Order: sequence, then C-alpha cells, then structure tokens
Amino acid sequence: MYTQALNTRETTTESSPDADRFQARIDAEERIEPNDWMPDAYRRSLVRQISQHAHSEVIGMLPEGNWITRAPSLRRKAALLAKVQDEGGHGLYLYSAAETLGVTREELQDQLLTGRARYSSIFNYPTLTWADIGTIGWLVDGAAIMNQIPLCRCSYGPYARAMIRVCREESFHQRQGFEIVLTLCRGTPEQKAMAQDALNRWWWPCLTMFGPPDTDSQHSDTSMQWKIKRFTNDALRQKFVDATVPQGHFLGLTFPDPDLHLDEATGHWQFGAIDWAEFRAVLAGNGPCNRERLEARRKAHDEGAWVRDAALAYAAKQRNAA
Ligand code: FAQ
Repeated sequence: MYTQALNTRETTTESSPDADRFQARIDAEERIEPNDWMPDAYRRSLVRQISQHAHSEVIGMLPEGNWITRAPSLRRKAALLAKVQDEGGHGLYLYSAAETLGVTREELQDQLLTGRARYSSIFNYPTLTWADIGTIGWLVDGAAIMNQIPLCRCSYGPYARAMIRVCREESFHQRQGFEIVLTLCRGTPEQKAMAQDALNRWWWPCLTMFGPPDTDSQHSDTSMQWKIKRFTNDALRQKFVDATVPQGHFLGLTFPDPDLHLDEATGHWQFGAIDWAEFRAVLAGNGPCNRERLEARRKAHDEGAWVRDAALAYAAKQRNAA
C-alpha cells in the first residue's frame, strides 16, 4: 500500500471569487451537488474519502464472510449473510457517489487491487472465533456509526444522502453484534471467556478506526472548513469510548486498558495511550491480514470477470435491439 507521512497538513490553496462563493455556500449549510462549481481540492478530497470508505465496506465483507459457513445456528447464519450483503451494498452506493465526482469505478477498483488505495485499518485483523463476529458488530459497526452519522450532514449531497440508509443498516448491525456478545456473556464460562478475548483483541484497533490524533491529521482542517467532516478524529473517538464503556460493563466485560477511568470533572472516560506505531504499520501494509485481504479481493475480481463480461454483452445486445 502506498504511504504518506501522517504529519503534513493539507491546506486550501485556491482563492478566487468562485472559491469565496463556494465557501459562503458551505457556511450557509447549502448542499453541493455534482454539477456545481467546486474547488479541485474539495473534489479530490471527496474522491479520496468516499473511495476509501467504499473500499472499506467491500474489504470489510471478508473478515465476517469467513464465518458464514460456521455460524452456530441457521438464524445466526441468515443474519450474518444479510449483514455481509448490506456491506457490499454500502460499497456500491459509495462507489456511485464517488463516480458523480468524475472518477470511474474501474479506476477506483484498479487503485484498490494494485494496493494503491487505502481502506480502513480495522479490516486487516483476523476473525479467530465466533465472538469476533459479535464484537465486530458491537464495536466496529458501533465506531462506524459514530463516524458516519455526522456524514449524513456532509456538504456534498450524494455522499450525505447515501449515508442515511448506510447508518440505518449499520445501526441494526451494531445491535445484532451486541446481542451475539450478550448471549455469549450470559452463556458458559468458556463462552464468556471467548467474548472477553475478542474484546481484548479488537478494542485498541477499533480506537484507531477514527484516524490519527488531531495533531497528526492531515485533512481534518480543510475537511472541517468544507463541512465534509463535522467532528475531529479525537472528538469522535472520545464519543465512541463514552458510549461503549458502559455497554461493556453491562456485559460484565473488562476493557484491556488499565488506565481507563471515568473523569468525574468532565464526565468522559479517559483512556490509555494508543499504539500509533501499530496503526502506521497496518497502514503501510504490514498488518496481520493486509496481504490476505488484497489477494482475496483480486481473486474475487478475477473470478467475477465472466459476470462483468456477460453484463456488458447483455447491455450491448439491448442497445442494438433498441
Ligand atoms: N485506516 O488526515 P486524516 C465500516 C488515513 S466503514 C486506514 O485524519 P481524514 C463499515 C487517511 O485516509 C469504515 N487509513 O484523514 C463496516 C489519510 O490517508 P490519505 C471506514 C486511515 O480523511 C463495518 C491519513 O490516514 N469508514 O467500518 C485511517 O480526515 C463492519 C491521515 O488521516 C470511513 O471510511 C484508518 N483507520 O480522516 C463494514 C468513513 N484513519 O488519504 C464491514 C469515512 C486515517 O491522506 C463491517 N472516512 N487514515 O492517504 C472518514 O471519516 C475519514 O476519512 C477518516 C480519516 C476519519 C477515516
């Protein structure tokens, strides 16, 4: 995967009557639509974020897809299958939203398959037990919702509108994940230990889903100015911790962080130091599953070639018949 230094900040360089009018529209909470004038840097930043988001949804199908054949009951299997299909659907909405900015789906696919595109670090971790599937729903979808609810108010219309349905579905995923973990926590000591082990492994990677600390975030300043982002990475991370810690305590689980404590003065749960070196290693392509994930995507793309060919041949036939 390509890497970029995480500490060089992007700045808005354009200043022109068009750019001033554009910023005034953003400040007035107007939605920007595909045919509206927009600064090149705004367009590039949206393509970057939306395509990374789309890739994350599609790569995010892999860790859970791994458990469809091993789900412990028919009910669990049906719910997991539906969830994984939902993630695929989210990827398709998001690729469509990116295409409204003038990039093609083929270009975006090529960036992903050649390892030049980013996708969320969280999907480079393995799903070792059934408890991981519950924990992904509870924590990963929980973190995704915390980050994505504000995106429903993103200044770019197609992205904001796509997020509404995505958030509703992620919210359902979060609940079904929590219910899996709750069932395990109310089960045998072995099942509860499995849930604890999953929390131990997923907690810290989930905190890095929100991106680098604000001091190192390259894009936050401009994205906030353009109202693509409404909250900084650290603000959303804190909201997630505050919402999730009481849920974990309700489950009777212990967070793998000896420094975690409620700060009575602020009402926030204070957490210990995040291992940013591990985060950077995963972004550089050296997480536990980076290679496996890309290989699986490439294989699926190659094996799906006949479907794309058939769809194109059918579309051509329809055009000729018209
Ligand atoms: N992983 O300057 P910032 C899901 C990169 S969907 C990998 O702070 P920004 C659903 C960042 O791209 C999960 N890379 O960047 C699901 C940038 O690199 P670049 C995905 C990361 O954009 C659930 C550089 O670091 N969600 O889970 C990560 O202002 C269950 C500097 O960072 C979205 O994509 C990371 N964790 O803020 C599916 C939401 N963090 O582009 C299946 C939309 C940062 O310069 C199962 N995206 N980087 O090469 C966003 O909200 C933002 O893009 C952030 C990053 C918050 C992710």
